[in-house]
Amino acid sequence: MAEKSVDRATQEMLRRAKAEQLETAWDRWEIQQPQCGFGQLGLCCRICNMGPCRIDPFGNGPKRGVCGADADTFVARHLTRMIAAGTAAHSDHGRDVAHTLLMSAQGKGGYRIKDPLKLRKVAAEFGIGPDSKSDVEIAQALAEKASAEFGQQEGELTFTRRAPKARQEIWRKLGIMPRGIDREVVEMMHRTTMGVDTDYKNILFQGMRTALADGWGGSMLSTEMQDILFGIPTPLRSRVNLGVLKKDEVNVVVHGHEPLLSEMLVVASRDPELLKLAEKNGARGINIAGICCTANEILMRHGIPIAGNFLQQELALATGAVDAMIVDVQCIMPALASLSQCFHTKLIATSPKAKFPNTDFVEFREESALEVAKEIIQRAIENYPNREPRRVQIPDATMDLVAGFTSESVFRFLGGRYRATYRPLNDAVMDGRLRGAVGIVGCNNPNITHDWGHLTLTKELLKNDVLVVTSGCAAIAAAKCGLLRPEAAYDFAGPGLREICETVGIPPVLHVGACVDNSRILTTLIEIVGEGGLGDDFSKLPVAGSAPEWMSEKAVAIGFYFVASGVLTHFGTPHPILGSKNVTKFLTEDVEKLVGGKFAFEPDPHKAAKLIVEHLDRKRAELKLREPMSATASK
Ligand code: SF4
Ligand code: MSK
Repeated sequence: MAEKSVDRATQEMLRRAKAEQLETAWDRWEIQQPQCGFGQLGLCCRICNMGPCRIDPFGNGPKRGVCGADADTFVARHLTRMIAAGTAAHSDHGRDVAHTLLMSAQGKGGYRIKDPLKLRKVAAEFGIGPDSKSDVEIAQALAEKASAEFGQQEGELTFTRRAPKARQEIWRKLGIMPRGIDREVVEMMHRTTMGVDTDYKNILFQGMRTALADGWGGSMLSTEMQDILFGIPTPLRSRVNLGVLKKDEVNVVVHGHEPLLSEMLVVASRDPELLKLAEKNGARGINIAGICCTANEILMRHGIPIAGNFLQQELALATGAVDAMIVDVQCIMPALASLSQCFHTKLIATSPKAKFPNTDFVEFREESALEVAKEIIQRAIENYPNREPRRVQIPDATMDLVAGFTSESVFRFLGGRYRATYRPLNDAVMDGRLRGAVGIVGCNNPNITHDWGHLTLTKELLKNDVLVVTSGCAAIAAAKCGLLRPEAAYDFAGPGLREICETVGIPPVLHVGACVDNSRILTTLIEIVGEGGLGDDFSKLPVAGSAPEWMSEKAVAIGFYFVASGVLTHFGTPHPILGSKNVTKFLTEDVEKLVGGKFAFEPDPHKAAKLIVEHLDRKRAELKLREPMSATASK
């Protein structure tokens, strides 16, 4: 039987799940085969009650829905609704962070401003001054202005002004400059409801505007305000994989996306009273570990270990060692509710937006965050004695990692501790030691061997002197295989990249955070263009993006904001668009002439690496840069 994952800990837990008849996402995926061909091609519409309608892509079946919509309209509407949902998810996260910033300014909830310098810098972008105001006054004003960006009706989102002038002009010319975050999502939903927008290009343009409202709005606001509240991450060491769970400690696994509660859970886990209670209940301590993007958030700021990525969420429960899994929003499999009942594990939902039947619910409120966190930790401790030691199986698998790079920190290291500048990075690209840079991001999906897509693509690119930045579940995959250690450069990097990593002491793959932190990749690109020598817009740079194992609507939104920002973006499996030749051609070819970026769909990560490297070389040639060192070496 072919392995479902390249990760040893995952393989071990899948064997256990099989032996004990514990159902996982892989089992359910197999039961779903063959999946609906109409759905895969985007040729199913159930937008109104005259449907559901389908279009026959091959035979003599229907070519239009009851209303007359054709394949182009079907596909464009469905895809852009995915963008709207992904944007809504990231942006609702940002809204909650803005609310928390407001709470902190009002002295509620136990949150404090950790980075007043960044507060002032971001506030200035929103026209908030003068410097004589107190931090609290500035935080209050910024929280209000940031919240207003969601409901803004006209104008342009503030952070779009960070983009190069040439890029802003493209957005204005095409009419895709985002006006307000919620406004773009609402308009997307309106335009794609029955009997409104029929022109597939017009629909896709609004899709791009909505995605830009995510990348340059909701996601960027989330990242920036989280940095203000919790501090800008700095590189730190930690460990990853299911082996970080402890046999003799209370294991609290946090899963989801928003760091607001998990930050407080970290504080609560160090509370002397609760530590005493844990001891009284027979545990040697309280061990917090993360899954998915919440994991990335608290890893970056506190060095809290990561238990696993998206497809490992069920396997963490299957260890029998998790006393409580705390979930908030996004990427939480509904299956956790029934699986947790096979063990002593308490699944505790915390968001009124995401409840699970027959599951504990402790409502998280920013106003009383620390009390809520303490209550949750107490429930986990009290559940520890219910653990059945004979059913505990924790794989002996962990890996070291270095995480927590940001546009503020990492590339400045290239200039040395006392010379904070992007110049050495740009110079390395210009002189060919670096062929380019690629962001590898996104999820896992049982439709591809777990972690294999991420790791194969990453290793191929490293070999070609391509610096890789990574986020989300892709980052966790890289971490588990040791690619986030500086020494990985010796084993995997080409000569130019290896030289840089050795000199500066950084890993060849840089962990930049959670899904919303893909906005850090945008801010890094801004710095590179600003430093000069590599063109006046993102589309000129030898860079690309990739989501080799994507599954979420959020990934579609992210892909679109990168493409609309001028970046070639590869997806492992295609979007559900192949039922429309026009939409497919537009997104994979024609759109490049308009925005400078386009999509590439390629399931084979070896072929994907080849097409990405060819793209980087094309960009290098357009900039008339020297032949890259790795290309010369392979001749
Ligand atoms: Fe069918 Fe048109 Fe209704 Fe879609 S909107 S379900 S294609 S009738
Ligand atoms: S958690 S969106 S599975 S990366 Fe952000 Fe992972 Fe994808 Fe969720």
